[in-house]
Amino acid sequence: MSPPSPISSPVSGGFSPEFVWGAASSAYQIEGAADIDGRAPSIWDVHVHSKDGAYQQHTGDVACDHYHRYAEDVGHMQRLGLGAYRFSISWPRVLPQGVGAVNEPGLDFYDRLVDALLAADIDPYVTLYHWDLPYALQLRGGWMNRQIADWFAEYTGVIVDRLSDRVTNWMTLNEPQIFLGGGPGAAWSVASVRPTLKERLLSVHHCLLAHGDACEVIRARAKKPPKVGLSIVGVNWFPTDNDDARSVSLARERTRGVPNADLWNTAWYMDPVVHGRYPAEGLVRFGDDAPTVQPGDMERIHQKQDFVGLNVYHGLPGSADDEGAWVDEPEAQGRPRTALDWTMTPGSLYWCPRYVHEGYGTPVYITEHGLSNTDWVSLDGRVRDTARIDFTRRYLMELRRAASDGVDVRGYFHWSILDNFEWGQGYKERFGLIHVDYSTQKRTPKDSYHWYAKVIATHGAHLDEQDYDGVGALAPAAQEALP
Ligand code: PNW
Repeated sequence: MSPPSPISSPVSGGFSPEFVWGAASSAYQIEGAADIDGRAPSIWDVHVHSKDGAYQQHTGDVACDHYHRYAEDVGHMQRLGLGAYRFSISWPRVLPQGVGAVNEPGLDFYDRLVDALLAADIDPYVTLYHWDLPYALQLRGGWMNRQIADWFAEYTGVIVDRLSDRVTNWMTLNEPQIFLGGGPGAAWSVASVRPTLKERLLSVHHCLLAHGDACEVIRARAKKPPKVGLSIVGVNWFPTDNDDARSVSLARERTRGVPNADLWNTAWYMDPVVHGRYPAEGLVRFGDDAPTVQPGDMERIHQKQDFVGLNVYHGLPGSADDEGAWVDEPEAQGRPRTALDWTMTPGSLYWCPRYVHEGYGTPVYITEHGLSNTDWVSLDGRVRDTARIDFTRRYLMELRRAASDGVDVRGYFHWSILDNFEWGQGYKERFGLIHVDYSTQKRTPKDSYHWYAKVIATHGAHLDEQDYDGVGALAPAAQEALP
């Protein structure tokens, strides 16, 4: 296996001195205030109020009421010691019709949020699109309409003009694999559309145009030098045995390729953006379903990327068989599982950033990682989420190993800062470092919050301590690592 070319010079033991410790959220999942101050519905508002909506007809109408409680929430982030906070902007809060008239009170909210973050010494990382398309634009075809690139560019310009004197880190889109792919998070299911594969691939093409044009708008209009990228699902396969060279290279091929005739991969998105062409393997696999690329399209899509954001929750371990075919590792009886039945596969946080960094050469941020757990407030007032501590610890150790091996990983954003509206699952799933009681909106930092505070304060050294409640004193070795 060839070692990755070290671009940064990581300190011995892992994370570079500038490594960013963060947490993440998205607008529709936490803000609430759905029809306050001029906000218009997104496709998700319409979906959750339909009969096929989310679990038990839950909605994001109120969610964590972050729109009104953002100051309290930023206070929790500051005490946690976050260096950065990734959040998204609600397009229909700012441009109710998607284009045209700007809703100033909506824009003012993000102004206040950014100011509060900066006052708390927290760097804002802004995602422009995290699934909540203005419904008005869905009625005009949404992602199926090629004009969406222009709509998105207009929206991007409004945000950049207003926030780029203070915001420097920009992600255009969150996880096109999901919002244009299948599954409950897809724009399609919420818009009651059942597109063919060909139509999905055309929509992906439009979203790549939107991304490219938005990169240009940000670079042309930002008042401070911007860093621009997007967040994708870090779809990954990785070797069960780290030292089995054949499996290492076969997993790399799958993670970097288009192994199936669906949207669940990285290359179909990142190859056009970074290399200016769709991957040959995908063109063969999709055949006539691949989109027609019009003259000039690839020039618009192919833009310098300052980083790539990877959202990694799990991966598929396996190995190469004697014929060189990939075999998924059989599921162990009683395997560790999260509440969403996702597998605990810490190796994905080593191999996914490594394969992606080797393939594209761009710095990597882990823009989401975390787990849903069945947390509740104990009678003594604490939330004992030992499983979240152990899960995160195991994954972060693997990420640190990647950094030690020369992968240029610049930061980690835990999903999520708060329990929140988990799309089709409603409030059934809890991903937060902070527990939210939805009947009172009371916030309770979980044990994992206290543990993560120590990881942040020690720049990762606390990962080596056996601290499973997060509330004890810092162990001596971790104490020494404090700034
Ligand atoms: C992300 N997977 O979606 C979304 O960006 C968040 O809004 C969401 O709350 C969070 O994950 C937790 O679900 C994903 O199966 C959903 O690999 C599924 C996967 C990855 C990301």
